[in-house]
Amino acid sequence: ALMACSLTTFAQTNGGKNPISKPLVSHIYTADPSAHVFNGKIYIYPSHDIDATNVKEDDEGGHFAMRDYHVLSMDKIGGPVKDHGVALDLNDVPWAGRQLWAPDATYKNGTYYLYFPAKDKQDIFRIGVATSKSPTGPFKAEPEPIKGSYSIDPTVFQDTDGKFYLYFGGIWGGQLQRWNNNQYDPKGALKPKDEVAYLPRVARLSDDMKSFAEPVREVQILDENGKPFLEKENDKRFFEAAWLHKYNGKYYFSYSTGDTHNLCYAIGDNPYGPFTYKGIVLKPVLGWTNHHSIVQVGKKWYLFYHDVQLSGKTHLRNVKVTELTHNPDGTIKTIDAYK
Ligand code: FUB
Repeated sequence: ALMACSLTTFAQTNGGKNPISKPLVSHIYTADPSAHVFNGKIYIYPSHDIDATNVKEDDEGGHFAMRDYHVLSMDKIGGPVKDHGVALDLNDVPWAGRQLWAPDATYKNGTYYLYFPAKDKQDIFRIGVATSKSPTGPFKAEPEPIKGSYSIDPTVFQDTDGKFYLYFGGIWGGQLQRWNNNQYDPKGALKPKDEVAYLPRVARLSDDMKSFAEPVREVQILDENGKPFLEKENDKRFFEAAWLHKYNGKYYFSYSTGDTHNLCYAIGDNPYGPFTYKGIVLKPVLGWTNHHSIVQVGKKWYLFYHDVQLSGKTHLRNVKVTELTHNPDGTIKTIDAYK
């Protein structure tokens, strides 16, 4: 239904009086915005959507056929947004075959690290890392993907003790269902409705930031009774788009529920979880996918997200930003992007 919702209808339902966030840029299509503040400036690491007309829409997300990354920056929320051009090109990633999906970035000891998923030459999603001395690139990719990595949507979190953790995973087109105990199973299928849902993954990064310091483990997301979600609870279970932020000493794991289009969050006491489900951060947006980041800029917190306001097409998205509020009890105020 969401995909069919035309922009005309959308404008009408808002009566023309809504303060809809404007796309941050409109000269290119961008999605999956991972935002960070480096040296007091805001940098956004989005996917760069393109209209790959030779690729048909399919159930595996083949129409998300992205070939490079651009980094965006701005001095302040609401200020002009700069596109720094191509930061990494698929042709310069020795191991990758196609589909540069949602990336993230971090900084350590004078180097910026870009983490990104791509299908390798066997069409299996892996996670790569590329480095640069500048937050805007150009980034140089490592010759191989991160050993032991798989699936999509990497996000890197630096804890206050200086340790870095990589979260990742996405079911369906993201292939997480093909990985059982970190072993590849080409027959791995989506879970039946009454089984416990697939879980996202986490591993601490080694000092060199280019490898896992430990075996990859599952991130437990539990309901308020301490039970894991079943696949049929698909308005709450993990699908893709992991993000981790820390607020008042608590760890907030947020993610997309994919086929039900919510961005949800769960709270834990440490980077590994378990995380207890708390609610919805962002209600469904225009377009099938919902993917975000949550960042503190100065004293305020912001949600970077995307929708398809500019194109009306699910694979041609535009990134946006809106303020996010933590309530006094630590919960997050649910955002409806169109109200
Ligand atoms: O941008 C391609 C994919 O769509 C991302 O990796 C997913 O999270 C979804 O937003």
